[in-house]
Amino acid sequence: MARYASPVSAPASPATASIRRIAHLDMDAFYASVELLRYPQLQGLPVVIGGARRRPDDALLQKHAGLPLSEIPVDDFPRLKDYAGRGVITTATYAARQFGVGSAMGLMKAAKLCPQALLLPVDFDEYRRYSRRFKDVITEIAPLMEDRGVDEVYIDFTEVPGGQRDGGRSLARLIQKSIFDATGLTCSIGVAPNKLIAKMASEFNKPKGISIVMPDDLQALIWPLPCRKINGVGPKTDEKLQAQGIHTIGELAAREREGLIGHFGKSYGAWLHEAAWGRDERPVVTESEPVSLSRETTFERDLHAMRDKAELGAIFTALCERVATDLQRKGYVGKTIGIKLRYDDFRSVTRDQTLEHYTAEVKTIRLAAGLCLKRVDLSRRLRLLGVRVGSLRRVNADDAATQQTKDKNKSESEAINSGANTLPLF
Ligand code: DCP
Ligand code: MG
Repeated sequence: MARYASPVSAPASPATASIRRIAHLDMDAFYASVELLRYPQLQGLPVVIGGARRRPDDALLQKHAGLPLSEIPVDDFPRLKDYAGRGVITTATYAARQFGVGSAMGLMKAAKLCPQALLLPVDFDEYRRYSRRFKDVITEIAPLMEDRGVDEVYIDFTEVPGGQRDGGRSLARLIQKSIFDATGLTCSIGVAPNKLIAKMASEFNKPKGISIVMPDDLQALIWPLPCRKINGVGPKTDEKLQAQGIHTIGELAAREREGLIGHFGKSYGAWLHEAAWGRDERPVVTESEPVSLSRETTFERDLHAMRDKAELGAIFTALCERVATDLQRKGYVGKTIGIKLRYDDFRSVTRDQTLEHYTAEVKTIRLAAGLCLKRVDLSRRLRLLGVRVGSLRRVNADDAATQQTKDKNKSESEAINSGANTLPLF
């Protein structure tokens, strides 16, 4: 679990031999796919989301109150043909898209194309919940993620272990699978040298697609596309480009930079030229930095500090290890070590201690957390135990090197274990 501070831009990657690999991930038919999780009986059918907001007194839910949502008969869902009003489609399942319906289309117009499509109301709270969930999965694997809205993100693969393998395909596959395992949702990922191309690539093989674009693929994969595919070329610019006989990105690339500046102004004209040549240096900007990282666990049965000393001690050490691993993987060190306990009567207490130096080491975290434990009442049974490291800062390049050496040092990790065992409590 991570707590976040105010927006801040991530530092540029340290200078290494790694090739820049940036991914763009976009969820497949996002709102519709979330709806299908609660109504799996609609899987494979044409479904559109729009019109009204979901309400608990919705006629469908009222009629089937008490029945699990997954057992509501398909025939009872509202059909597009029965809709009257001015609502628009937010999104449609891929089965519905085959009929030519899609985002932003009026529902009554869509009803002419696909009258049998099922119509579901929108439930933004639910989409936001799933949005948070899939993004949490990503940052667990690849911490440098830029949030671009409810269903899309950029991810910097460059320094992630395995991020360069097969141009990023292995890591993209891992992320797809992890998101699916955690949420039941699918997504498509494009991996490219920069954000601009990654954004185009994520659309290449939708749904459930992975597309890899290497620097040499510009001519073959990007230049044949219409200019409108460049994120930043809107309908008006496209119209102007078309008027000059520029239809594809390749045709745009063939134009003189000065000519484009003449037509589109100094900054936008120059940007169009850069974009057509696939150049984009924008960093992946993490929207927020965590101020603390924590791990906690609720026990299967309430445990007592004395009677269940060995079990609690092992759990406590494991929590410290997991927080330390989180810190190291995400590239943070912290200064404030804290614990959280919940007693069998549901009262919670926290204690923390601020160290003189920043750390991401298990041994130090375990020692400080152990001292915090001495300051709480341990006569009652416990149902939850948590360990938190706060006052975080990013590890700089030098620290990172030291940290990695330490992580690789086996005798160090053995010392950590034996150190943990000699602690006074648990
Ligand atoms: N959305 C919306 N109105 C639009 C476009 C989109 O309300 N005009 C919402 C519904 C989508 C979500 O935003 O589910 C994400 O938009 P996308 O463009 O990524 O569309 P989808 O995820 O639905 O489909 P795709 O698989 O093409 O990404
Ligand atoms: Mg999407």
